[in-house]
Formats: sequence, structure tokens, C-alpha cells
Amino acid sequence: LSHKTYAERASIHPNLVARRFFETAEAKQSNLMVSADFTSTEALLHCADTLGPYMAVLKTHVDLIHDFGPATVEGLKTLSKKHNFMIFEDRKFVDIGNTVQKQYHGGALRISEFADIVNVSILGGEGIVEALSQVVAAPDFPYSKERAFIILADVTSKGSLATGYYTQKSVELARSHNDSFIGFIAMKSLADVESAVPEFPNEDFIIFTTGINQATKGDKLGQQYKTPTQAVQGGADFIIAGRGVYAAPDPCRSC
Ligand code: UP6
Repeated sequence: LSHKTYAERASIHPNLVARRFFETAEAKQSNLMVSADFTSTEALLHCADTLGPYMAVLKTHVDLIHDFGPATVEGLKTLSKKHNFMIFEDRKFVDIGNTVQKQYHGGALRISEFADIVNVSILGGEGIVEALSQVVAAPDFPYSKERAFIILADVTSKGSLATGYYTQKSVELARSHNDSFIGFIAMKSLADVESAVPEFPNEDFIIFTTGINQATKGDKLGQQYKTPTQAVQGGADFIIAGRGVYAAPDPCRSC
């Protein structure tokens, strides 16, 4: 759990992608990530353009986009430059290492082309972490030092099995691959888990917290919410809001 400012964290973080997250948050004076769960390129890009000035990060699920293609990728890249936001593809890779390498780089969703970070589940063990680290470290990878990953360390929905040993293992694997793994999706700081496994000096993992909404009621499919204040008090560095922002009567005011 860091008590430094985002500017300080940006200036000393060894990973260039992590630095850019902190720099962007500082420049935009925002730690908001908007989860743009739309089903058409037009709706996704419209959201990114409208809310772009207010957010530090855009979170995509490009496999929701029925007309996904080059225009989607180009649009995302153009808007991220125009409004200075980072892009997180919430793909939740979970397969064996060999498959995930192809899903990430060169596959139909072109994830390595547009996403600064992508998340993975470590349900299948270390292979996935090793596999993705290898892709971005390969000499012919075109976005060297511009891409990183985060681990889904727990899940917001009711009855999640991503707890206890799974969460502890998430920390251990991020530590052993910290060249390319820069943080976690987690509902709160993982400081207690971090201190339960052997110490790593000067590490600074980023905590991205999903399930953010001013209405704390959740939805009918098990989603559970926290308010932005609760999340930040619990150790969130970036807060991730979907329907709480884009489905609000005036989305810009909800930012
Ligand atoms: N998400 C969660 N919980 C997790 C991980 N990811 O809700 O533990 C993702 C969902 C969705 C967004 O896939 O894209 O965050 C939450 O949307 P909402 O704010 O509209 O509930």
C-alpha cells in the first residue's frame, strides 16, 4: 500500500507502462477508469470521445463489439492520443500459455495493438504469466516496453472462488514476473497478502478496483458494488466504473 503521490510513484517506478498510468492520472487529475461495455464500434468510440477528458483509463471488452475490426482499433488509438488516456482490455486470459500467446498477439482481437495492459487469471498456474512475459520480451515484439499485464486477484461477484490461496499466488506470480506484471484487479489493497509472502523491496504494484458505483446495491446477476470513496479508502489506485457512469442520466457529471 503506497502512501506516495502519483507523481512520486511515476518518477521512481521501474516499469514504463506503470509510470504512464501514474503520469496520466496526475496529468488528468483523475484515477477514473471507465468500463465501456458497449456492443458496437460507434457506441464504444462515442463513449471514449465524450468521457475521454475525464478519465485516466478506458476499459474495453472488445469481444462484445459485434462489428469489431480495424476501425475499432484505429478509433481507440486515435482517441487515446487525443484525450491522453490509457487502454485496458479486460480480456481475462485464462488458457494455457501457448494458446494465450496467440490470443494476445496476432489474434482476431488484435489486443497487443491497442491495449496498454490486459488482465489474466492464474487459475491454470504459472504458465500463462510466463507465456505473456515471453511475448513482450521477444526481440521482434513491436511494442517493447509499451505493454504490460495485471492479474485478476479476486472477483467482485457473489460467491467468487478467487480468494485465499488463489489471491496469494497472484501476488507471488506478479512478483516473480515484475518486468511485465504491474498490478492487480482487486477489491482492496493486497498489503496483507503481500506481507504474508516473502518481502520484495521497493515494489509498487497498482491496484485497480472494479465494481464501483454510487449505488451500492449491485445487480441481479451477483455483481457487488462499492462507492468510489470506499474503494479509495480500501487501497484502490484506480477505480473502475461501468454502468455507474455510462448508464447515468448525465455521464459526464458522474465522472
Ligand atoms: N469486472 C467486474 N468484477 C471483477 C472483474 N471485472 O465487474 O471482479 C468487470 C466487468 C465489467 C465491469 O466485466 O466490465 O468490470 C463492471 O461493470 P459495472 O460497473 O457496470 O458493474
